[in-house]
Amino acid sequence: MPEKRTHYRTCNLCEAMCGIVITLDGDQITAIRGDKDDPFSQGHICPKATALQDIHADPDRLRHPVRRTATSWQRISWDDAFSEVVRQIQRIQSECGRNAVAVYQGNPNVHNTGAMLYGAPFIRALRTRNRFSATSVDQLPHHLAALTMFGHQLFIPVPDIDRTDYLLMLGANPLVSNGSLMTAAGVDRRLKAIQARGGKIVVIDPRCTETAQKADAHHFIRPGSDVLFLLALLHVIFAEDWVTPARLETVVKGLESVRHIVAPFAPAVVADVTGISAETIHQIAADFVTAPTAVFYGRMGVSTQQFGSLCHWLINVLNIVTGNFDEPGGAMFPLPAIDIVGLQAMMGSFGNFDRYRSRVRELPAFGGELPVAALAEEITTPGGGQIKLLITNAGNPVLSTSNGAQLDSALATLDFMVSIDIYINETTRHADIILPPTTGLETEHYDLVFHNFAVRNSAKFSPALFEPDEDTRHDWQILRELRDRLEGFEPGSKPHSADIFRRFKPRQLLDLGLRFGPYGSRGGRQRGDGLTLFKLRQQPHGVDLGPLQPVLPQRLFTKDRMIDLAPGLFLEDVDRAARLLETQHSADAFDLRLIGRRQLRSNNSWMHNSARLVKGKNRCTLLINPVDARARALQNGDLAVVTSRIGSVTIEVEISADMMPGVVSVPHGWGHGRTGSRLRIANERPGVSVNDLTDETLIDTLSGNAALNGVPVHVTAFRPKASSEVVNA
Ligand SMILES: Nc1nc2c(c(=O)[nH]1)N[C@H]1C(S)=C(S)[C@@H](COP(=O)(O)OP(=O)(O)OC[C@H]3O[C@@H](n4cnc5c(=O)[nH]c(N)nc54)[C@H](O)[C@@H]3O)O[C@H]1N2
Ligand SMILES: Nc1nc2c(c(=O)[nH]1)N[C@H]1C(S)=C(S)[C@@H](COP(=O)(O)OP(=O)(O)OC[C@H]3O[C@@H](n4cnc5c(=O)[nH]c(N)nc54)[C@H](O)[C@@H]3O)O[C@H]1N2
Ligand code: SF4
Ligand SMILES: [Mo]
Repeated sequence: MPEKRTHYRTCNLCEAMCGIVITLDGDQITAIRGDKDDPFSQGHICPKATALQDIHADPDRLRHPVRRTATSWQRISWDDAFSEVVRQIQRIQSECGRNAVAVYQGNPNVHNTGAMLYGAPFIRALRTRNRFSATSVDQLPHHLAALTMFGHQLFIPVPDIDRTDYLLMLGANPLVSNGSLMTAAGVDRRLKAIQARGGKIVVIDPRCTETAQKADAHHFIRPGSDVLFLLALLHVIFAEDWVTPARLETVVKGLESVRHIVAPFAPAVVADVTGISAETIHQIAADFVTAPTAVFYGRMGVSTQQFGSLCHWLINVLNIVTGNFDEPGGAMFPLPAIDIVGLQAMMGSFGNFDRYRSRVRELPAFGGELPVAALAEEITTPGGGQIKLLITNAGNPVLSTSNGAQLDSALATLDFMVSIDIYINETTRHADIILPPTTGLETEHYDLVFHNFAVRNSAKFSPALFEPDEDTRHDWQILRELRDRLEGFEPGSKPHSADIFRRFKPRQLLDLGLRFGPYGSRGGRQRGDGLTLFKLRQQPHGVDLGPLQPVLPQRLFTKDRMIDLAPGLFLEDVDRAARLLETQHSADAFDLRLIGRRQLRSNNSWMHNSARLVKGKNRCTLLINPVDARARALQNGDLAVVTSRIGSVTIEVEISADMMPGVVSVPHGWGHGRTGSRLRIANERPGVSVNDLTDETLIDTLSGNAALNGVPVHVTAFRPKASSEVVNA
């Protein structure tokens, strides 16, 4: 009789950190449910958790290294794979210099304990400046604001939604994304609780999103104009003398510079361009300052646009000058059990900006990484430092970075490409060798990253559920082996005692991190009694470590222990935003603005090979307002051609009054079905890639982050060519 058992863990697919209960009959999963006893998530899950079993069982998933042959793929041994990869890296670096090797790290890295621990030493061993990651198509502006204002790139405040009375959200859709840089499993429950205690939720978004529909108020905003809206709110707050940094009064500097810079941006000045009336702006400012507690929260929509850095700077300033910073109900800093930010700072690592630039377009590096908008040109532009070999690690930049089509072609020209990935997909099909790690249910997990951004402090360790197949490797083992070979360590040789990443396995490192962390037996408040990995493992549902606490000014990482409200680089960039007031929006041929959207059953580009997630009607559609549809004679279900400066896609039309007039939306992560990709289910429902429209030259010029939202496009009805034309073509 197969044995029935129950396994508890944390879902590591997105940032929410939901506790799940997996019941099994032998090795057969019988159910995946939310864990009601998980103190953080309290039973919440989304449909993706159930799909963890599909990834586990997916026959398309790679389980052994493969090498590309002229016509197909061939299984090779781990030893051959490692040898060949290292040989090629060394060959290319000796022939063309260190920077001829590049690396791109994708999103699942931050959801993977082993990759988080062993990724950095591996990347250092590559000794290249050509490091890229999904950060620059995502949250780079948050990091830049955190570094310049609070002294550490990872010291990012999160909204204390469990205690706030007024939540103002810009460019975030947590009811679908489940929260981002705001880890808040069960966000629907937490949002309802705000309203139940008499609080208010206001959403500013060019689409009346799933979240906006549940809010107390929603206002459309023209894509990319948030910076003006934020400047105008500050204008009102200064003009009305509502500035009250409260407890932080003596900790902030630069208040007068902010007063000066916002002076020209009265609500009436920005109303037309933003699409939000002067009265509404004034009212929002008044509501915000009069609410007992209030918090501004901005995410992807204001990060991946041309003024991303200014937006995140101004959002911080707004929270600070209204006394809603580092206070319950405002923007606060988590204190996780493994305190990555504190540990990095202890080692002298705070992040850095603009130490060097990309070769071709001279985009600034941040924290040792270049903006990925520059990757394709660095591959295709000849000269010293041209990229000849690329390693992708858990990334699918062909679908996830701007002008993906250009990158797709560029990858085909590389001398050599290596991917550490579980699938042969749109990106990895270009690889010469793929090193597939174990994944999901075969791995143990402690969330090193998202406790740093969680709305409540907690900790949990998830053991692996399944033994990995024979002769497979975890991400950390792949990364460690590559590093060892690159640095010339003999297999089995004794590591230097300070080299903890060679000496220790992930569990030992986690134990050290916990013991020396803020709640630990060695470093914490409860010395002796405090956390160790052993103690954490006795609590399969995880432990609650309480609500967020004020931590300033002690925890500030700036040299002078002050918060700079007016860093020079932001002040200088305000002129660029002011020029928005002069631009005539619809004067160009591209009369519409394109934004993205996330979908509950997608996870960026890589979960479309789960039949249970992709079933049902086509979701890769163009959302367009009825007025814009009528003007182009488009009906629901028609095909439309969307064209931007860099390309065009043909896509099914879905008319929706939820769209702001003048704005259209295409979800990201689709565009499968390309020759050579081996995703049987995804390829049957390919959709189109929005990043075949997004433009690599549209960036937040301050940080180099891609502007994926607000892309100028035009839309026409698709007119199939008459068959004679096709024949003649
Ligand atoms: N237009 C537009 N573009 C966007 C966005 C948008 O909103 N609009 N969003 C952006 C954002 S926020 C992000 S984070 C990026 C994501 O960008 P990427 O990280 O480049 O893309 P993903 O789709 O997450 O691809 C993840 C890859 O990791 C592999 N993988 C999955 N699990 C594992 C694992 O355990 N180990 C390893 N080694 N590999 C694994 C998958 O097979 C896949 O190839 O996309 C960005 N692109
Ligand atoms: N189901 C699901 N969950 C996910 C993911 C997924 O792919 N699927 N991806 C995960 C990842 S990697 C991330 S980073 C997070 C992202 O999490 P969120 O940031 O919450 O997610 P988005 O849906 O990208 O929200 C961006 C919002 O900005 C709006 N927007 C676009 N342009 C503008 C603008 O110019 N101004 C304003 N004010 N708003 C604008 C869009 O309409 C959209 O509602 O989600 C994570 N969770
Ligand atoms: S919301 Fe995120 S963490 Fe929670 S079950 Fe869904 S994918 Fe997993
Ligand atoms: Mo992301």
